Amino acid sequence: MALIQKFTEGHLGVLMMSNPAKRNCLSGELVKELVAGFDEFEQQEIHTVILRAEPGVKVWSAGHDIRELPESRRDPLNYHDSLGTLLRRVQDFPYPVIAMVEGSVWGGACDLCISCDMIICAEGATFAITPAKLGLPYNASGIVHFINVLGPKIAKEMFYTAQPISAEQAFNVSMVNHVVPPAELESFTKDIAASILANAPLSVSVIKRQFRLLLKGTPIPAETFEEIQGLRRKVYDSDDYKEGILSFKEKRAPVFKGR
Ligand code: YXS
Repeated sequence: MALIQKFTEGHLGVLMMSNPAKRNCLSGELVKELVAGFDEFEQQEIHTVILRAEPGVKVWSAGHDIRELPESRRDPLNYHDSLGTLLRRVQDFPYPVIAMVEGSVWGGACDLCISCDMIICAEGATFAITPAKLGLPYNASGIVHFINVLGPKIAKEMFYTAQPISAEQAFNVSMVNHVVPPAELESFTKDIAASILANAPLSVSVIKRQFRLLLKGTPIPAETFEEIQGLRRKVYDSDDYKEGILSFKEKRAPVFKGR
């Protein structure tokens, strides 16, 4: 059963996540279908993509599929992980990708939204980045995404509290481009897409590539990178990491011990 639906209207492509039973969690299968959709759109000369969930969802995406995270002692967010693969595909797609959001967005799906070129959300949408809630270490490129989009202060608060922020708060910190009434979300987003499609595709595409290259963050010394990897290993080797994953599967609150 397909976990996403694909639509095209001229040079506009739409990728719709359609796995509400699992709250559109970014499982390896769903990510594979999304990446294949982007590959197809690139062949079909699609010059703007809207990434959305089914109309009226309460949860846009619940983030990484927790059941696919390693039980322990392995990096849960390594370079070739499905989440990282998807985020790079979105950022390297040669034309703008607009996240059209309603409902709540969790964890890696929040990184997916900010990795898109724009976010247009309905009133009532919320965004939460939740590694701390699950005892997980986030990865360096993901933290750079949040620093670039939100600035360190708000990004730190979101990571430390793991609490959702409202659409209005997200708009106030320029995380989202527009907040609109739910009934207008689709038409508003398509109007924005139409204004992009009216411009010179080569110019838009090269400008997107320039943003991608310039936003990669300042290069860090190899030793700093190794220190980050060592710190992250302390987390994913910890008992708290195991407890975070297990508590989700057992549908109970985690009891963290700080080790
Ligand atoms: O029990 P069944 O089989 O019906 O399945 C349930 C949930 O287990 C499943 N589900 C998920 N499965 C895998 N990974 C997920 N992230 C996930 N989220 C949900 O979907 C079925 C319905 O879930 P349920 O009953 O909880 O729905 P709800 O409407 O009461 O609550 C919706 C949520 C999203 C508030 C709730 O499902 C939830 O809190 N999900 C986890 C959100 C989260 O913490 N995501 C972060 C995942 S880890 C990640 O993205 C990064 C690695 S990080 O952590 O670093 O940001």
